[in-house]
Formats: sequence, structure tokens, C-alpha cells
Amino acid sequence: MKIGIVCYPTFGGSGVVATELGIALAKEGHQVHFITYSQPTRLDFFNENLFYHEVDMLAYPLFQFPPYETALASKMVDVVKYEKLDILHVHYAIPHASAAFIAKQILKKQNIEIPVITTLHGTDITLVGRDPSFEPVVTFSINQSDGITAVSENLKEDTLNHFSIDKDIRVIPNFIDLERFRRLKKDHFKKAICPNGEKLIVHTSNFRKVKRIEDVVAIFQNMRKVIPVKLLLVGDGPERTKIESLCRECGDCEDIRFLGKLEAVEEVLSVADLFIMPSEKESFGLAALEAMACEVPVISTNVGGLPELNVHGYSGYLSDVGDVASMTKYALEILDEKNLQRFKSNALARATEFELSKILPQYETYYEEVLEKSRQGLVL
Ligand code: GMT
Repeated sequence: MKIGIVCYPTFGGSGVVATELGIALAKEGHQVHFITYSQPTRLDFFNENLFYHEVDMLAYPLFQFPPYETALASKMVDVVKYEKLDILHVHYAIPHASAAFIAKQILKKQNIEIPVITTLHGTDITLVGRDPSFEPVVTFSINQSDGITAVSENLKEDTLNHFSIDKDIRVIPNFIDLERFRRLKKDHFKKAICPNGEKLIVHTSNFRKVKRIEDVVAIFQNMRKVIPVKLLLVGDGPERTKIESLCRECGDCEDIRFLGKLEAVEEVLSVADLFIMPSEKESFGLAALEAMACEVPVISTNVGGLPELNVHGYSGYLSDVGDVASMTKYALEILDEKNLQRFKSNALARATEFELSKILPQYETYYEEVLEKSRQGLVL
């Protein structure tokens, strides 16, 4: 198949899922064409089946807000036509689904049929998409897609509850490449970070408000009253300055390190004892899955798709949003020497259920179904 993938070329979340999916499809022999505004972060090597098409943005003084959606739709038309794509798979509804709709209509006028699949990732539905400034276009363009997938049952429910969707949504969960995300032998890292045998807590995110990083810091402060611990905060984003100030005020700076955007996050996860994800909303929690694959148990909230990933009392624990006391209690329980190894093994066992080889065929089958329906002039 010749597949066009449209995504945000970002470090985490939907951009990573889209890029890893494209790479895996290319390894299976499909030809994959990425269409986005800059080279996706993890697309940094050569593969004969992988192609990258950059969306050209014309700068013009009149444009206070450069019309990315128009430029993206034009690029989609160009790539579909000249690369003879079979299917377009857009990740994150805004503005990719509506740009795909425009491209599809233009191509139809030229007698080219291109089925479009939209994958919903979370904030495009739960946070941004619901805003009245976007909602009518989001609803319309999701409904115009030939296929729709969501990364968790909860996100599917949320979409059906908050938007008027008249089509079926297929749930295909996020996945993990266990060849890349596995516990590596990095004892020298652990020694450098925790020279006195402290337990190591890790959080990775895009440092947005919805991640509630202040709760990570509060849990850490509670824990260090009981056991020696260190905290690594990986990633960057709007909340970082605020969180840095918070750590300085508490005088905990020497035990908390901000690592910024790390490409080889699996190296840090390989020396971690516990991962904390206290998000207010989380449609899946890919960062938690990456941690679990590296044998790191997870303390998370019980919102969104997190209960579909993190199994309470098995791979970690789940608490209500903001319940720092409960999260602290569970964190200490996991780190108790008589429990830790069991939680670590369970975390890996749970991650294995989301192994790439189990999820990739679900996308391939869905592509075939959508293509077949499109050939018959039907939609799923
Ligand atoms: O987590 C973020 O804020 C980034 C966001 C994105 O779309 O890039 O992540 C969403 O998609 C990920 C991949 O499907 C999910 O694992 C995250 O749970 C989801 N984030 C939220 O729902 C807040």
C-alpha cells in the first residue's frame, strides 16, 4: 500500500505514535509518505520505503495567522496525485481532518478517490476540539472521514458524548516497540544520579498544565520525608519555569533534575524505579507505556484511558486527580523492597500486551477495510 501520514512532528504524543506507525509500516513493505511542516523527530534515518514531504508555507505580510490548513491541503493534493497514494491517515483532528477533507474534494474533481482515516488522540477531542471556536469544523471533518480510530475506549466514548458523530469509531490502542523500549544496563547512570542508593522517580511530559507536574513535586516531597528519593523531570513546555521556581522555593533543587527534551528517554527510564503521571486528562498515556516497557511501575490518575493501560495493584496504582496523599501512599508501597520487583515485572508484562506486533496488524486490517468500502462507494 502507498500510505500518506499527516501528523505533528513533535517529541511526544500523537506525533510519536504517527511516526512509529509509519516506520513500522515501511518495515512491513508499505510505502509511507509523511506530510508535515518539519521532519518528525524520530524520522532520522534512511529507509527505502519512507518519504518526507514538507508543507511549504508562503510568508506574506498580510497573514497575521499563516493559513497552514490551506498549505497542508495543497501539499496533500500534490503528494496523493504524484505519488499515487492509496490512503491518507491523519493523526490529530485539528486541522488535519479538515485539511484532508478539502484535499479529498479537490482530488474528487480530478477523478481521484482518496480515502481518509482520522485518528483521534486526545486533546483534539477532550480539550481543544470542544471549544466553540473549533467544534463545528471538528465535528464535520470527523464525520467526513472514511474511517475514524481512537486510541482508547474512553476517548471513543468521550467523542461520541461530546460530538454528533454518525459513524463507527474503531479503537486501536497505542503501541510500543519493545526492541527499543526495554530495560538497558545503565548502572553507571544510576550510580551518578543516585550515589547513595536512593530510589529514582521519573516523570516525562510536554509540561502543559493538564499534566499537573506540581503534583509530581508534592508526591516527591511527601516521599522524601520517609525514604531517600531523587526525581528526574524529562521534557519541556509552558509550565517548566513555574515548576522550577516551585522546586527552588522548596529548597529541593539538589534532588530534582530537569533534563529537558531527551531523545533517548529509554536510557533514563532504564534506571527508574517509579513513574508518576498525575494528569488531569489523558486519553491513553503513551509516556506511561514507555515507562512500563522499561519495567517501571506507574502511579497515575484514574482519568481517561489510563485505567485501560495501568492496572490498579498490578502494574502500579491509580488515584483520583489531585489526591496527592493517596498517590504518595501507593508510591511508597510500590517502592517497598518486598513489592518492587513484582511491580516491575508486572509493568513489563502489561506493556507486552501493547507490543507493536499486536497492534500494527489492526491498522493494516483497518486500512484494507476502509479501502474496500471506498472502492464500493461505501463508508465505514
Ligand atoms: O499528551 C499530550 O499532551 C500530547 C498529546 C498529543 O496529541 O500529542 O497526547 C495525546 O495523544 C497521545 C498519543 O495518542 C496519548 O498517549 C496522550 O494520552 C494524549 N494526551 C492527552 O489526552 C492529554
